[in-house]
Amino acid sequence: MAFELPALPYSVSALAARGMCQETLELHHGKHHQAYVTALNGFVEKDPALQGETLEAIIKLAHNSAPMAGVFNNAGQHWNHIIFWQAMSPGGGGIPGKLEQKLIADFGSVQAFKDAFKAAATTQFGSGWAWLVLTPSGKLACTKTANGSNPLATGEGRVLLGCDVWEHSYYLDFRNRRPDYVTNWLDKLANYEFAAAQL
Ligand code: MN3
Repeated sequence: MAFELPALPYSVSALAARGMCQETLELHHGKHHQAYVTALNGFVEKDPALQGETLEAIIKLAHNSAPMAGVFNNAGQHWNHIIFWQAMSPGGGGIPGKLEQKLIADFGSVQAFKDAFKAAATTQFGSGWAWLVLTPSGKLACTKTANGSNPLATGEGRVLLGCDVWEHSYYLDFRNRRPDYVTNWLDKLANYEFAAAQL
């Protein structure tokens, strides 16, 4: 069965008041994410080894394989965006107690977590992603990946939050100001209920 673009968990205008306008969401979800799904399905159609495999299995199979770079990029971006839509909410920014305690235990404070996440997001040179992960050792950590890669592929841990730092995520709303986009994302858009549910 072909992979499909999931519906957004909110309307395309739902995040506008919180710093992500309708046009950004329409283009990002309807054009960019759709293009990754379409390209991935094209690769699967041509390669029997990929047919019937889960998205996660395809990502692991294609990781670090030069001939499968196109498969990896598009499968990774499909997975990353599925996380990204869930990692935002029109009521975002509020941190549930259980997650707050874990952030304080592992980073020292909520602000220290935000600083670490922002550092990962702003030092990712070029396109990529910033992540909050639960590492195999049981500690929370902030990491970054380039282009379509992700912690599932790199084995860095279970993803709690993922923030897209490709320019298409923020250029309409924040122009070239990626640090402002990330600060706003953490304070007003991030769905910490979703993050807490992954713990
Ligand atoms: Mn994107």
